[in-house]
Amino acid sequence: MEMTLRWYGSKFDTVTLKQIRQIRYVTGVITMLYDKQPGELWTRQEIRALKKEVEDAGLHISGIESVNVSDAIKTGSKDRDKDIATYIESLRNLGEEGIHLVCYNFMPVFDWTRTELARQREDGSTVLAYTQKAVDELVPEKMFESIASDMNGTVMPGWEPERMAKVKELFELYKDIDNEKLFENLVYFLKAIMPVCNEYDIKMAIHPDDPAWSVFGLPRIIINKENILRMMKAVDDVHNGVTFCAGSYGTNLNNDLPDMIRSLKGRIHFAHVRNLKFHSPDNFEEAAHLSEDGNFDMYEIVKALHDIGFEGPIRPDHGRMIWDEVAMPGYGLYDRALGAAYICGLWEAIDKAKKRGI
Ligand code: DNO
Repeated sequence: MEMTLRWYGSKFDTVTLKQIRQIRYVTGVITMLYDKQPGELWTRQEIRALKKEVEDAGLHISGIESVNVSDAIKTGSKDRDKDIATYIESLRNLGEEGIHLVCYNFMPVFDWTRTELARQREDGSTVLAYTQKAVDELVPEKMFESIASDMNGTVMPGWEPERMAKVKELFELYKDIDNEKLFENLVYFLKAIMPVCNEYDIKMAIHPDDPAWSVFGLPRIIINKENILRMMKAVDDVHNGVTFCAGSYGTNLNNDLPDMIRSLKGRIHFAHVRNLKFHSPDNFEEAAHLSEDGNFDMYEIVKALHDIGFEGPIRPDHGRMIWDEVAMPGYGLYDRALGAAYICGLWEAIDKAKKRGI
């Protein structure tokens, strides 16, 4: 595996490449052209400039998170083929620049969803949290307003104000889309992009829906082992793979994370590793990465990745806000750096124990 950190670019991130470089455990960044709208072309020039900036700082780009998929593609509406053609062109440009991993999602309307961005924990740190009750009490149009004030002046991925201004229209677009239709549209998209992925060896890594169930009655498909295996089978190509996000699949306590990892051997191209603390099955908060701070056994998760011979990038995922840091919720420097160190420690111990036959 390679330890990486997500970085949103110097225009948007409070964390600098210099700081990332000094974490030491991290050698690559997962980044993107953050101001690109879904459906917009990523040009070679822009990709090259981003690459140069990262390399000048002594790091390299380990993958893109995300080249976002437009709502026309997700709903299969009239601009779908035009947007797919643009997506293919963007992939070609990334491939030409030597980038071989692309994370994306197929979530309707809202990307990942949390109902609190700064829930205070006992130790004074703050974390992202979710309660189903809070979602049930809100109309979707108010969802953005309710969290916007907690964004610390940053723009959160998937929660861009321009997009949220159109929430009503977006819901309208999805009104006839159920899980089956969404799945068909995903397969259509994947079949169309596989040739360019094969040509440039670009591994597509779908990010799960977070939380892993329907919110506001919208369809959600990338939520459990059965559905991902169905997707892998529908387009049986190694370039059709997944981002194994422990914190997203883990929102559903019925998902057995180490078992899911083992069943996806060869198709996990990217891993997000983090822990959650549950107060009840639909009330959880994002804990420190440490196993005993949450509900997941992080050793078992990292061990499952090691056991399947995972060689791709891992990133510590959302961190807590600690030491008075002011940053994009979940994406500060300090707690993610602690997460990186912890995961590397687990990896080294697992690796050495195996080599020594322990
Ligand atoms: C949240 C992220 C997601 C993820 C996208 C991938 O923190 O994990 O926004 O990047 O869903 O397309």
